[in-house]
Amino acid sequence: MTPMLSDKIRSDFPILTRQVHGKSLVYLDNAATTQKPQAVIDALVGYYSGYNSNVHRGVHQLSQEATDAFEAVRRQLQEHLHAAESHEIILTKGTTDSLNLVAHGFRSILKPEDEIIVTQLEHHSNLVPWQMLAQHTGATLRYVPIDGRGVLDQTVYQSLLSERTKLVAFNHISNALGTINPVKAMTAAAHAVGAVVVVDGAQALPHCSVDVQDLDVDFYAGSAHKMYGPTGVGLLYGKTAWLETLPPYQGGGEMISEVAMEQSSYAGLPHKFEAGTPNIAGVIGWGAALSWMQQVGLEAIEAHEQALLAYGTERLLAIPGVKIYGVAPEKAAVLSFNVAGVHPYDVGTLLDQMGIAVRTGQHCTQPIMDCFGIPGTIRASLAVYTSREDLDALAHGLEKAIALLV
Ligand code: 7TS
Repeated sequence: MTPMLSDKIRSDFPILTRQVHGKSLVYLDNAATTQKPQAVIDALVGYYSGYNSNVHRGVHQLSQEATDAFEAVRRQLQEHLHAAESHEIILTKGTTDSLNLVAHGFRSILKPEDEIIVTQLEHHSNLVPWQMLAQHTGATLRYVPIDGRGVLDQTVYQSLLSERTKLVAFNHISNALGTINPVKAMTAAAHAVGAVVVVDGAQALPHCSVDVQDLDVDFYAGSAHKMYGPTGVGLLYGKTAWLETLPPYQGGGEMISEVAMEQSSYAGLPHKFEAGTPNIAGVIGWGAALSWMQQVGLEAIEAHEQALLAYGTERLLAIPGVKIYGVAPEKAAVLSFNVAGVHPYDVGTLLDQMGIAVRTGQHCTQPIMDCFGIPGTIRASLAVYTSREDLDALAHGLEKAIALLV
């Protein structure tokens, strides 16, 4: 068989050689978080052992080195997302934090007669903040349903859009089903009625290239830890005009310009939204992850994962009783499935005993599970280091689990 991309890059990930319950690890929980290449681990150690210092504050050498490294990652992210300006990249704790920042900002903008559109396909992080915003402002929340394939109903979406729609929030790629949404078309439709568009890109940034200017989205959120980088760091891209309009999210050091006892004036972008000491090591580690991804190549990553998605789908469907949820024509490398007559949790527990890490349950997407009338699914989510052997192990493991449970 011709060598695959995963054969070349697996050795970059030290964790992939470990054993779990005496078996070689088969890691298929990449939508939850990806593993980290040595380059990222080295960047974290390099920062803490070589130039650990706070950013944007000291005149001393270490602080300048840390600030330079930190700000270089902002520019790397700007290039990665094709943003017009580096100040349009706000460094946050992660996707959840980024979405809450936007939702909080709109508290002072939305009125009771306004409407917010979300979808049934959202991770709770891109649903609950909008519910809270609706409660706070009195605005009405409307939602776009999915069909049996896990595809958003575009007819309903079009019919919900009106001059009352002030904000539309949806994901680029669904974490539970892998559905890839038509971001550009949905954004254009929202803009046609004057609504602002917020996209949850947590599951897209690891798998494909994203051009925020081409998509024309107003806000785009992501997490480093799902793209081979450290936990606790993420980004919010926002168009300059919107970032200037929104009030600060948190008050504190670094986000101010002048402070008197009664009131303060705020710093310019991006610092207005970056109160307190950031996760400096995490941001620097993210830079190493971005460089690693660029070196592997985003197109190569996408092609590899699509080939494995096709292979894994075929392997799973050959097993009697397996049903795959999420069969959108445009789909990322997520295999969400159930086995007839068996609870997903029981399958997950048996797979774990075989060293196979999958996620079972609702995947923080309860409305999707409710739509299908199921308690949850077993989810195998792939990454660039996923190999055919991993999917063979999953298929064999599943057959063994079914023999024990059915
Ligand atoms: N949005 C999507 C689409 C996600 O998949 C996740 C995390 C988040 C938002 C939240 O990201 P965070 O980094 O702020 O936590 N998704 C998953 C998952 O599928 N399994 O565990 C976490």
